Amino acid sequence: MPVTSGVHGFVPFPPQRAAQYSAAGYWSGRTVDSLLRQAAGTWPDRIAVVDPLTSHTYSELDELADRAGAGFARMGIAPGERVLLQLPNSCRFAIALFGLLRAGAIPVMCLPGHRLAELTHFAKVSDAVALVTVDKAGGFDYRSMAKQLVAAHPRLRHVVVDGDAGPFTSWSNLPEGDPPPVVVDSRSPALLLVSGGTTGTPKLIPRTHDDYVYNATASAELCRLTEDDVYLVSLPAAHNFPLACPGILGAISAGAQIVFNADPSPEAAFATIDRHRVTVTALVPALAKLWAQACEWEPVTPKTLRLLQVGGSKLEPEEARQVRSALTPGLQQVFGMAEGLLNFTRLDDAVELLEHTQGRPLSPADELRIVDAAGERVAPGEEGELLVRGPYTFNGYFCAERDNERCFDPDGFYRSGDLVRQRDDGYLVVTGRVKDVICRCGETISAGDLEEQLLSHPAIWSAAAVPLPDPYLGEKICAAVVFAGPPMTLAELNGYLDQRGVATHARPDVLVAMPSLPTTPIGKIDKKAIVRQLCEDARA
Ligand code: OOB
Repeated sequence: MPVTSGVHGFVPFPPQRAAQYSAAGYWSGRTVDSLLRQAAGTWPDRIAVVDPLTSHTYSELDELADRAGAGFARMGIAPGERVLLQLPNSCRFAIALFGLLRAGAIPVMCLPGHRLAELTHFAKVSDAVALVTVDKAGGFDYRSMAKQLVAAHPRLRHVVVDGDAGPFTSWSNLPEGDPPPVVVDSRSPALLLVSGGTTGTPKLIPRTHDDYVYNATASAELCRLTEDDVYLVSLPAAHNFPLACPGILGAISAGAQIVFNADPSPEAAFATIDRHRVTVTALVPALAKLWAQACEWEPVTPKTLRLLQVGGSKLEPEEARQVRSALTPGLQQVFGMAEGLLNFTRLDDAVELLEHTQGRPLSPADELRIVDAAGERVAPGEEGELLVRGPYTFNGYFCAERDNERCFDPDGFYRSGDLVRQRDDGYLVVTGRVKDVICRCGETISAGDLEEQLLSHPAIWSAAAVPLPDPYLGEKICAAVVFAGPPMTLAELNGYLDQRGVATHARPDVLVAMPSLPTTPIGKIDKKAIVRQLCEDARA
């Protein structure tokens, strides 16, 4: 495996493509932390970050990042070393992120919802030497998890805690001093993102300074962010979407104000939007739907949003319509992945595009291939797996040689596992996941297709089609459903699907009504957890 810039386990861009991206101006040679330095120079006195407890101007944030960077370096964190970063949405998150970057460390962007199993895996794979975390948040004590993590991974030399540190180093006791001089190659990894897949343990995705700066600044330009915008961080800040699409980094590149909100409930979020006159935010479909519905009962509803980005999983056309009418006509669908490629609907797009597509690629240099199971290109407009390479799509998971052989084609295209159709106008419609199928009695049923049918029923609020083991059928089709009102019976549901022309063998064998569907730390429906829960219930 090719290794450059001294970071073992990192697969760099092939030199020829790297040279092209630099020559064409996609890569600017800037580092991620230079975005903050530049903003502090241009807008020193403008408010950069706000949370319920505090706020900082751009020059203050820049100085706090320098101080944190000096502290991390003096603690003994060396350039190129990996550090797990797990903080709730707060100004501290931004300070810690930029502090680590200024020390030349490579933050591993953990979400607050990750627990011991995931953190241990991230620590091992990244060979992390430190953890930056919080004392308690959302009713969870992160210090006791840190204790178990240190026991499982003794290479973790330092634990820095924001708040009451217990046995660990308190953030307020970070050593003081001048920031160290650190020279960073812009083609080296800036940070490691966590993959968002709902199958298997998450993998680590190195994003280089060049590619991530482009990711954030090109997204900011597409969304026309300016210093008059106020960006609300509603999703966990360490996720690629609120971090850099355009998110926090894009907002910084434009001198916009960033408001951190740790509570995405409509009540709390609507009050924050009102108070800070928030203009832009990003949500997953489940939250967007909840916010739209909450407009019916919340006394304060969003009035200032000019752009509401929704992505992370499929937003159905009817849901898009509801979101636009309740929250803002400025809906933007975003189909992205931590691995790189981003697709956006554009600000001036026709309503049909906003409601029925997941956008088109961000960059003219994004190269897409849509292929069938044999790896051959499908005919235009046909469904196939999306493969991609480009100026901000990664070239290999961190320290995962075996996965990488499987996940890339011989030309260096990443196999996304997403099924899409590309329309004549270049816009993508996401239709499902390659492996998200139910194999029932020799037939392969697409879970995505069935879910689309289920969600078309007004009594169904959310739905997942999952396989359950069956001695006769191999797998049977289970519809896990949250009803909007009184539940339907399986017979009623199947009568409805029959009317819509769904084949007998593709209709649910089992219907399970649930109060809510389990989700991943970012809020996507977690099918593995549904199957686990149903199998446990069956055994009990
Ligand atoms: C975003 O990133 P990840 O890494 O958490 O998840 C990526 C996967 C995609 O491969 C796709 O399967 C799914 O999430 N996805 C969508 C979608 N956006 C993401 N599926 C259907 N419709 C969409 N709009 O989820 C992410 C990263 C950056 C921006 C937005 C989302």
